Amino acid sequence: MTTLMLLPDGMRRWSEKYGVSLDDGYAAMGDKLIEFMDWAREEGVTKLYVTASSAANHSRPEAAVITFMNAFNDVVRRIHDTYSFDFSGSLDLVSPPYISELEELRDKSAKDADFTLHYILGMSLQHEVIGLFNRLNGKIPELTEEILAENAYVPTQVDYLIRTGGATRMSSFFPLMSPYAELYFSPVLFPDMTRADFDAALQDLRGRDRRFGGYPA
Ligand code: GPP
Ligand code: MG
Repeated sequence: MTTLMLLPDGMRRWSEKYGVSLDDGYAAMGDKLIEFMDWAREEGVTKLYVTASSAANHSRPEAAVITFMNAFNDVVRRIHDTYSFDFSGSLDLVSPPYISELEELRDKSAKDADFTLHYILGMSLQHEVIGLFNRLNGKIPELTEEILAENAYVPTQVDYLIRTGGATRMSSFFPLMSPYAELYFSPVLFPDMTRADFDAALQDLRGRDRRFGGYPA
């Protein structure tokens, strides 16, 4: 039972590298994501969080936002019969028709499947914390870890996190409730990712000495 979080980065550069449109680059991301889910399931992953966007990504030119949202929604259209699907995030930043479709697909997704795909949209720790405070202010006597977990964009513990595309930063993608997530940064542009790249990432992540803040066992 492993929970994995994927930051699929590098589609604009991939489109330039192969001389194709951004739409085609994101379509390649969609195909790769579906392949990636098979790899993850084979390796015992039961929940895959995918950062579909950061809050800042929603300030890109409208055409670019439409491109990535269409591609992410399309993946869910293709898999909801087979896997359970869920999503969370700064939903106020996302155009309502995308949210309505994702809600519909979530509700009819294969709830009893042994694998869940969960999108985080508009990720941003600042946006997440501000939204949480504004929603709960005056309604609870005090904030507890349980309430924090119930309201967090990524509600369960992430074991491993993989970011492709070469950047060795978290941008605004850090899962609030997973301080001990193991991070892996891959130089490959996401649509170019191979099974061998994935296996290398998992082998590295599984070899880590995880202490959760304690002394070694
Ligand atoms: C970014 O690719 C991908 C998304 C919008 C998905 C979520 C964002 C992450 C960074 C995980 P891109 O358009 O930024 O391509 P490039 O990195 O080549 O500019
Ligand atoms: Mg990028």
